[in-house]
Amino acid sequence: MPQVEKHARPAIHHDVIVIGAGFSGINAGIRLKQQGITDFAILERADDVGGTWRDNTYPGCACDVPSHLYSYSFEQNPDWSTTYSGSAEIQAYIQRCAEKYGLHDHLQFGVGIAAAEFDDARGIWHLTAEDGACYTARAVVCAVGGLVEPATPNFAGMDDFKGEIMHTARWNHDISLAGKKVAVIGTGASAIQVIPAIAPEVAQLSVIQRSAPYVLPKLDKALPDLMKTTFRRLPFAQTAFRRAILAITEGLVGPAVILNSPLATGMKKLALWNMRSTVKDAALREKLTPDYEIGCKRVLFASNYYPALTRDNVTVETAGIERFTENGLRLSDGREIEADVIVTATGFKINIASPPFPVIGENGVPLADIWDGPGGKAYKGVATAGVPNWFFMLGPNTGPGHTSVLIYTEAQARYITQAIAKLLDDELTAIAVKPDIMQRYHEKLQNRMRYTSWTSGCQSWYLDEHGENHTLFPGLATEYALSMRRFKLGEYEVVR
Ligand code: N01
Repeated sequence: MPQVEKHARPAIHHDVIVIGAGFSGINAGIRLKQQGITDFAILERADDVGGTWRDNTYPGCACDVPSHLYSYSFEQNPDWSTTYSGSAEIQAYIQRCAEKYGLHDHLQFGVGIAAAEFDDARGIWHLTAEDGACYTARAVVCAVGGLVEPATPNFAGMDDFKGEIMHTARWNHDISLAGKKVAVIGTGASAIQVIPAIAPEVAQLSVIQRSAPYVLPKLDKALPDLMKTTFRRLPFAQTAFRRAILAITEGLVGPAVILNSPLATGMKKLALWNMRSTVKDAALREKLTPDYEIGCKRVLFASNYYPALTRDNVTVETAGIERFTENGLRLSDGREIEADVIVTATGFKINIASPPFPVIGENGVPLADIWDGPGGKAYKGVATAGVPNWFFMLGPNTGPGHTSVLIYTEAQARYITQAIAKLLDDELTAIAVKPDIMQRYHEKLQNRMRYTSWTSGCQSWYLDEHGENHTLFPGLATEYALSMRRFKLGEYEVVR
């Protein structure tokens, strides 16, 4: 491995460095190999691949997108055990893919990147790891994930609480919940999975709800052996099945994010029917009725959530949290909720649009200044003007609200490897998207946001503090993937 001098310590050089070994980073590695680019490293700060599926192991953790779609199109798995697989099964799938595509020679674990800086003269990125190790690369693929760092609100009195506090994304399996009093704060996608999973074993479960979610039924079924055998023998049958799921999510769920569309109205009716058909107690129904438009926050899928809330040992609290106490929580209506364990299902610090470390682009200008605020801008979600040879996976405005995120990230991996191949093959020093191309793209997307329910007035992680959506793509996944088919050098400023 050649070494380049600039850092205090000699740097390890690769043509390409991929940061992160989750679904996106592994996909990028596979594509780089297929493109014939072999000198690359995938740097991962943890000790295994998998990203979100490595980190989230809370009881009930599963994907709410059907597994036949929530998997790589080029590596279909006929053996998914259920329609919506659990986190352990998805994690095993990612590990298998890394192994099968020979990525272990490229993976380096325990390397967390702390800073990145572009050297204009040489067209090289300098990356510094948390332990001071130095890396250089002609191109960087930033695949750090969007929902990684748990966000635990700083409630008053947290230090006074004598029990255990754990976030859903950092589940402590050493703590048994059997027979304990448990409070779960939050009613988002993670909470609605963990609540039904733990409700039968705990003595008392208090669900602390700030906003009621819309929850649609989840048709989760164990998949029959006949189906697995058929898919193994006839892969095209599995491809057809996958396409049918995509068509349903694109045709029925995708357009429902258009504010007040007939599909949105229909989906709202279905979600409310789902709740009312299960919950007979009028007071509880009122608590569980959302007070915002459907789709404004993520629509959730679960068939066991409402039944869990009707259990005798479960209560739904809608008063706000005033503070943590020695023995639990004090609510804003003055009541005390006793708890041995408090689960914070309070979501993540969003870095969908910004890496969790400083990135200095050309002429020494930080990415944060280029973006001029918290919201990210990137052409097609992958390339930012003034940040040459740097490509985002799952960058700004590339998250889906309705289908598998892998449709987006696969398209990105293809596009990015084309760009990197051009950079390396033509021996270019730097390529950075033209500022006007990026700006026009960004304005077009933001204009389309006005017609979505995401900006219809609720608080959600989709929006930044200015109410702008820099996380989701306001269109269909197929539209996005088609737009990513070909990298066009003419859209980029080139330094030769
Ligand atoms: O987090 P969230 P999540 N006091 O931010 C509440 C993905 N995911 O971990 O709605 C009281 O959605 C907050 O209340 P409110 C998926 O993309 C996917 O559940 O802001 N409550 C909300 O109820 C998802 O969208 C799967 O009023 C507070 C909850 O905490 C994303 O991860 C499974 C509070 C946070 O919900 C995040 O989901 C799981 C406070 N101070 C997750 N602060 C799949 O199946 C926050 N809350 C693919």
